[in-house]
Amino acid sequence: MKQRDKKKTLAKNERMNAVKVPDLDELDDTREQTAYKTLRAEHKRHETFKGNLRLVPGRIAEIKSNYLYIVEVGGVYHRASLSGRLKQYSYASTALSAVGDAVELDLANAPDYRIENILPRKNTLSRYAGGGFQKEIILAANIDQVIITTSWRMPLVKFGLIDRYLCIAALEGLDAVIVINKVDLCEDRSELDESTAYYGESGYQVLRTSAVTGEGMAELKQALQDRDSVFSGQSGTGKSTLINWLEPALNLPTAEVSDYNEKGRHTTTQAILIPWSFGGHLLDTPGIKTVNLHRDAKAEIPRIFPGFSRWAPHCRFRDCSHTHESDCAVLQALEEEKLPVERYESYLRIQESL
Ligand SMILES: Nc1nc2c(ncn2[C@@H]2O[C@H](COP(=O)(O)OP(=O)(O)OP(=O)(O)O)[C@@H](O)[C@H]2O)c(=O)[nH]1
Ligand SMILES: [Mg+2]
Ligand SMILES: [Zn+2]
Repeated sequence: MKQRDKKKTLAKNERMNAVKVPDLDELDDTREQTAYKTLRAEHKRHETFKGNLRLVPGRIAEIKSNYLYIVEVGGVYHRASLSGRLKQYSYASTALSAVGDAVELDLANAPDYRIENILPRKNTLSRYAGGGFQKEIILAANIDQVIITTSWRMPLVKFGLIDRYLCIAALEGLDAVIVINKVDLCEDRSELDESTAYYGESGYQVLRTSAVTGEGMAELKQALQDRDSVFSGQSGTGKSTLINWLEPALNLPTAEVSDYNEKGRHTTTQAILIPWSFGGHLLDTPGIKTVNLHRDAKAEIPRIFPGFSRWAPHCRFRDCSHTHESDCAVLQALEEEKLPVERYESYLRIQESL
């Protein structure tokens, strides 16, 4: 199915230039009037009215507006719209479609491709808006892994933040790879080894990279190959630099570039699925930098906090919070120094924040 050769020729900019679209966002205001239609349309969503139609599988690469989608079909990008039936449904739910969704397309009116079906999601990557309701904003669907990007120095590595990202990944059903970038700034490798050992012991892949010396870049490429990944991490840790190193054609703005040339700075506001020339995709998204955990996550954290799966099943109580309970395997691991006190404190901080 994969047509690598075609993908290789598709530099991002080329693709974007080929897709010229008017701004249709203002049409969103018709939402209210069609609310009643939505109620009727919802139960019909899974019916196929065009049973005799040949549907082709594709993937949503970008959502320009409610009316204009960019879909990837066998490594080639096309413009597409939602079928009327799905369009009605989308008024009720902004989460109807997401970048990364697997879809079925009707090509009968090519080049106007129509999305006829959106297939069930394997997982979603969400952001939670602050405020009372913590509204879920789906950034993307069917992503394989999160590349949690930190830097050893500048900015200083924050393990508490790594823990948060790892919790989010676990809650969303995404694999996680930890990248400690800027290791060229590390003078004492034993300090680096010691402070990251816990994550290795807990089963996570920990990569040390440097875009300056090239260290670890082959391993990073290997981890990304043939998978769909999203880079997340604090500003300045080197996400764009690493991505540019791997795929120079993308030419994402980095700190240095944007400092000197404000005009050249273009910020992504929507998620986009970009193919790697070596296979797999990069999900480029702006929203992931803010790491809110949903309040509902509180009950899950005692089981999914990094490393805890080794111990939590052995606690006496199934819903053990690992704080005051007797026969708590996590507290025992803490006592035996298998669980570093810093990680346990990080766990408590996350629980308190929810
Ligand atoms: N010493 C060193 N500096 C690096 C390395 N990787 C990136 N940098 C520098 O770190 C700064 C920030 O890099 P970016 O790639 O813009 O960081 P980012 O994570 O994309 O930041 P945001 O887009 O703001 O989230 C730049 O000045 C890079 O040159 C590295 O491996 N070693
Ligand atoms: Mg960047
Ligand atoms: Zn416990």
